[in-house]
Amino acid sequence: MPQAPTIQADRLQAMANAIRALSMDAVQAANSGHPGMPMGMAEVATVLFTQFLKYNPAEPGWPDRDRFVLSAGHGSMLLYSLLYLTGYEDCTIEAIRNFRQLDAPTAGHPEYGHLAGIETTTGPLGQGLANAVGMALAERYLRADYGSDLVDHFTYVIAGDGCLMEGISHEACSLAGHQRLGRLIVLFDDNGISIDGPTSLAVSDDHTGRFQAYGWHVERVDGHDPAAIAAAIAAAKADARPSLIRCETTIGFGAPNKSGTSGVHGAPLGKEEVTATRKALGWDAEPFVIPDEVLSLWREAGTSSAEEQAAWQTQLEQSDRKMEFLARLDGVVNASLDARIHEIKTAMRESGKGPATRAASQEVLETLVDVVPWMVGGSADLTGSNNTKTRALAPQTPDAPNGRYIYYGVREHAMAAAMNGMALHGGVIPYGGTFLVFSDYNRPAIRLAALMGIRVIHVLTHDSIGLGEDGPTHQPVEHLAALRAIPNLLVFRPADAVETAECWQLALEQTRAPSALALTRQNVKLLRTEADTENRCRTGAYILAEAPGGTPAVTLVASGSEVAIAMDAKESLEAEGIAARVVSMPCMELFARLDEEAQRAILPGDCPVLAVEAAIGQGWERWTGAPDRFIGMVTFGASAPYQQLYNRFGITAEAVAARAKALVHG
Ligand SMILES: Cc1ncc(C[n+]2csc(CCOP(=O)(O)OP(=O)(O)O)c2C)c(N)n1
Ligand SMILES: [Mg+2]
Repeated sequence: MPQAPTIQADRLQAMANAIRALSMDAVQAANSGHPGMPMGMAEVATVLFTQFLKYNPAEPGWPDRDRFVLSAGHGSMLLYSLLYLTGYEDCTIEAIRNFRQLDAPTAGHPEYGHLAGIETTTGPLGQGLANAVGMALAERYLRADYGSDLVDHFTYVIAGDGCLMEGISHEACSLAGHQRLGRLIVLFDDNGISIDGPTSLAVSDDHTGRFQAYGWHVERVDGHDPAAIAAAIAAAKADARPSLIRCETTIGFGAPNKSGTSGVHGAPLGKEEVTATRKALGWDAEPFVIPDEVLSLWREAGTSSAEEQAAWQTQLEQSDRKMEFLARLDGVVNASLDARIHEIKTAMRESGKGPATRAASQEVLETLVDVVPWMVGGSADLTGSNNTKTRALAPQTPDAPNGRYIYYGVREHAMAAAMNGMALHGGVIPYGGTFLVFSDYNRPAIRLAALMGIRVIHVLTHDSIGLGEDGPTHQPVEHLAALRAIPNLLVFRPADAVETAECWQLALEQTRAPSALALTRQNVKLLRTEADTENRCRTGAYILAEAPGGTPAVTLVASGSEVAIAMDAKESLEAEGIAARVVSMPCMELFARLDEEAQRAILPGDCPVLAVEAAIGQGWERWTGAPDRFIGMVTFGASAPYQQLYNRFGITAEAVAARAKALVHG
């Protein structure tokens, strides 16, 4: 590790003031935004980016860069200022001038993919902090595999009072302490202010005691004293535990009348206060102008890791695992996936068994973790129920960091956000399990995965009243609809073992979208008994059983465990001379991507379509044309053996056949 350069105090002050000026001017120009946090944390950020952070604006994607996460995403101008000042090409002064404007990459809150230096999308407080836990897990895991010649970096976070108040921070930081993630360093903007006023209105946590109890190393410094900040970061790096550095700051530092108040949190300072701040800071430059001598100091700082990067590149060239390492970071899945899925399907068909789809999922995973040796699984304390752990996967622990299975504990939210962090870090495809009903607990992180367009796979078992005796607290009814409402999330609900294999393949192939697999607790019949060479789930829906003569009088469409009910209904309808087609629809989102003609070939426009799903009907009207062409749930479930529940709630082949008959006879 090269010696960190020290910068003269007056120079460092000018560099910090450059962040303050850009932040207050951009917020003023946009007439919206949050100047307080960037102004308060300017020294901390300057020390980090000039003396510690390993990064190269000329090579933003350098795999061994330190990760920097702005968990307090409202302070986005802090990040944008740093990116511009250190010389990230895509973060131009124009982009800063256009802060928060349409099509500018400088969105209200940092958005992954908009600028090269944005490691994750933040804004919903606490998420970034939990992402960082996942990044630190991924770093440690990859280091254990490839060695510190190729993987050897830290994850830094700036988090505020809001991040630490959020429940997710408790889950994530407890997990980080348990996992002894010594490369995770959190710089806490300990300013005692949030939107409503002083934090004492709402919180009286002993932050130090709290984090120490998690097994963290905690330091407390004056966040405007560069030497103290540097000493604390150096100590944090040297400590084997995750570190929290409480940086005591004044929000809006430099604004003579507004600093230290919640008024500076999320509103422009106003013209007069901007002028007064310039005067107080001795900053004479015009808005958006950084004096050459200050900009060149920053640009120089931006090159400080270039040599280290070049040395790393040499190490990579010398590594006999170079190609594999790069392919893995690019997210390329082994080309044999298709063939292996085909083998699994054949074996499942030949077995003739009808396992629960959660059990089928485990069978598939037994092979997948071999095909994709960088899948890292886990569960929020439901491993045996979610069937997420295969025989080959060993637990990931501080002593065995190369383990591929994470016991997340009962921490669904942190699990989902940490999985996002792993996917963002790269080199890992994370999947994790809980019950579908508890997807409410990890939903905010699932939404962000969808917004960012990252590959994270959620295994959500016990997917309906079909779970039976645990009752309505555990029986999802609205969750499929709620998940389907999230743009860019693929919700898969396979009908049998073969479809489960196909859906897993499709989820793995999505490099720019997260997936949720809704799986049954109860056994389901094997329906895909005919040999085939293609992945029939790829179109989202397909004709599982055609009507006699190819011209249906009615089409029954269903997902998951209800496809078997539709098949039984088809049989009884045909006994009465009514030709019925059964369409299995494991993924509405993929079906919605087909053009209308292709959709019509599966769900014809000239006969009634009746949908069946043991959940609320919201969303199905798009495919049936009318809300009442649906057999499913309208209330919460109940506690009983599942067959009784299907009878009680009228989700039976008889009910489907009767409704279909009524539709046909008008
Ligand atoms: C989950 C979530 N809840 C609420 C908000 C709205 N919000 C944005 S910033 C903020 C206050 C945060 O306080 P702090 O982290 O102390 O930031 P500071 O005022 O010190 O900049 C709130 C409530 C949010 N962004 N995310
Ligand atoms: Mg605060």
